[in-house]
Amino acid sequence: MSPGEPAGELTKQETVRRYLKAQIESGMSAHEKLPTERDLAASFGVNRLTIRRAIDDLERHGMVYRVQGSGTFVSATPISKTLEFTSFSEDMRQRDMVPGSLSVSLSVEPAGMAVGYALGLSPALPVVLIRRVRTANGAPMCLETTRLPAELVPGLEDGIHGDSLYDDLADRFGIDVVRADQQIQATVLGQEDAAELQVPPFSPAFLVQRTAYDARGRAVEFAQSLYRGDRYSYTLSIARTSIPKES
Ligand code: 16G
Repeated sequence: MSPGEPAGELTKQETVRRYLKAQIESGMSAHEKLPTERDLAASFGVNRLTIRRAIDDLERHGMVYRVQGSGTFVSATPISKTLEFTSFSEDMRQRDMVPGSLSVSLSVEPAGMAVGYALGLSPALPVVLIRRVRTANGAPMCLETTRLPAELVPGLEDGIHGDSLYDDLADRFGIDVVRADQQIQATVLGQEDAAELQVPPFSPAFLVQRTAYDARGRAVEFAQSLYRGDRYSYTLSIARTSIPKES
């Protein structure tokens, strides 16, 4: 769902996109042909432009490819599946660093409008708020502010068992976080955040916002992570989805 859109009311394009994505992930084979835009438009009772835009989005994410005059086909290796979804702890271990947390604060507060929207919760419902300075080899790397629906994680406000939130969610609450929508933005650190990350004010940082979902499709976490720009980098493995035409 895109920001500004009311939760629970999907646009037609988003409905089609989710339907096709689910079809692809739940059993279509590589190179299998998708129904035609005309047939999809008829089944969903929408115009072809809506279908085309939904497919454009899947193409951008590497899930399908188009062959002019033939149709749209499922990609051999959907990129969205090969992009790795990791927790901070896993991410650091992959970089041969030891993950940890320097300071932690936990509380319970009403979700409010923005977080309620992201988690599909009424703004008045409580969320558990966790703020952690995450470390790599003992040095601050990231400032993490995470909110989870309180009703899904009773007792979490008393503390995370161990260093990894995701391990604790799985072990204590049976919540397996499997997927996330994520946005990465460049920013600079305000004074307080900079002090916690032990860098001068206005140092550059990455702000990563994540809405994470469990296997049942429930939004279970809304997190904002501020990574020190001097210590962190993003690496993506990407594949070309359409070959440029010869001129
Ligand atoms: C990552 C996630 C964060 C999650 C944390 C859990 C991003 C941008 N954020 O930092 O949402 O809460 O991992 O890590 O990737 P943990 O299991 O080590 O506590």
